[in-house]
Amino acid sequence: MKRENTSNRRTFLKTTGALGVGMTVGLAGCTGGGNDGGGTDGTTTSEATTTGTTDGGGSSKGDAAVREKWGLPELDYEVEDEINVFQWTDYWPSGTVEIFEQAYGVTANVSNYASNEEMFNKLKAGGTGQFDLIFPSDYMVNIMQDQGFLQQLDLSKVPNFDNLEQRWIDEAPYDPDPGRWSVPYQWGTSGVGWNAEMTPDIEYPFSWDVMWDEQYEGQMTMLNDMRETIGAALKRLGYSINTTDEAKIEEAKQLLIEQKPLLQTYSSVSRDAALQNQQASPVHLWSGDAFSAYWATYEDGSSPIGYRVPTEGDVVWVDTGAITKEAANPNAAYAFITFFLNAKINAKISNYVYYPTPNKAAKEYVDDAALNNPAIYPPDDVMKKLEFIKNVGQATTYYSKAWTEIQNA
Ligand code: N2P
Repeated sequence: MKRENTSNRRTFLKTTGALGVGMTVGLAGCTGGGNDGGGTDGTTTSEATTTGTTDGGGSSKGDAAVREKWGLPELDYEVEDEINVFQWTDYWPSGTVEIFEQAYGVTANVSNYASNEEMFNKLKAGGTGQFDLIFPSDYMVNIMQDQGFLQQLDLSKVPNFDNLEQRWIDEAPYDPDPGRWSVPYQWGTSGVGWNAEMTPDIEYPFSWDVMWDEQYEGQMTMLNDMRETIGAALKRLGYSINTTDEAKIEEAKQLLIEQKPLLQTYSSVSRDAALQNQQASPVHLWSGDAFSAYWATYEDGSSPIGYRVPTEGDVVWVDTGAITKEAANPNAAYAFITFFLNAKINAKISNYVYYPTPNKAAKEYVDDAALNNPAIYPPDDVMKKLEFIKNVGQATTYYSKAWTEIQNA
């Protein structure tokens, strides 16, 4: 869990140039799930406050004062009493969901997952109606739309859709035409973090070789994530993260099988805590977790935590809100998307998770130092070395097979 209410946030952000991103920045039978603890244990349920009048449609439910406080729009459609949300572990500060519940008079049941494949497999096994709102990453939007798991969005129910930066509206190659199936939530990069107290000799620039270095045996972790982790091995080999060449995926598999005895574990959750508590270093992780650890250990102007994208490059991703095909509470899901697109809410989330926001209206409320930090918002030359994971169609079976063999090795 990340730390909140950071009194020295501005100082921290101004001095994190050193943390820089270095380069500094149809799922045919989708397996590769894996649940490393983030899947079900983060479930929270809380009661909504339902106040106000009930004399018609629109935002008649909920607390108008809460909506006003956050600048949340009135809705011109009736919202159901409940919503079932499936979200990544630790992806908003505590209290966020309660604001939604109060504002719109909806009870939110939230469950968590730790990888796209885990989320996909849960919906595949139990039906899409288990959840109304999910948060697939780019490539998973494409896969889920292809498999009929999503419903096309009616943007007339998302009055603040234009809060997004134009680039995230225009450039959504993963979101199948025609129409719109997903709404960007947060984006970020993947790379390697370390704690200098544990590994004082690690200095950027480094290649992916660092995660195969025998001197770190037993203290390294890789993401418990099929495409991310096979992707890292592909990058080390100089290949694209989206290769469909079975022989290259096989090579990456062999590399990961060689690496496995050196690892403590595969995990995608609590990586910030693992770094800051000196439980693991170096660590393959998502950028925001490294920043959370940096802050948590920040003292007297510095922190032992570093984060870089290795020289060969890695992943840039965008996570999105999407409504399931069989959602029982679609309007509540539209209300929730409207909620997270709200400038103050989105900034509150971004200032907690330390991921860049795709929301131009939110930027007014995001710490300036974060906005100007190339480690958080990678410049163009860094972006050029990063790839979005793509839906590789039938080749996904090569990844799934390789990932299963890695798990079993
Ligand atoms: C949530 C991190 C999700 C980022 N803690 C992976 N796309």
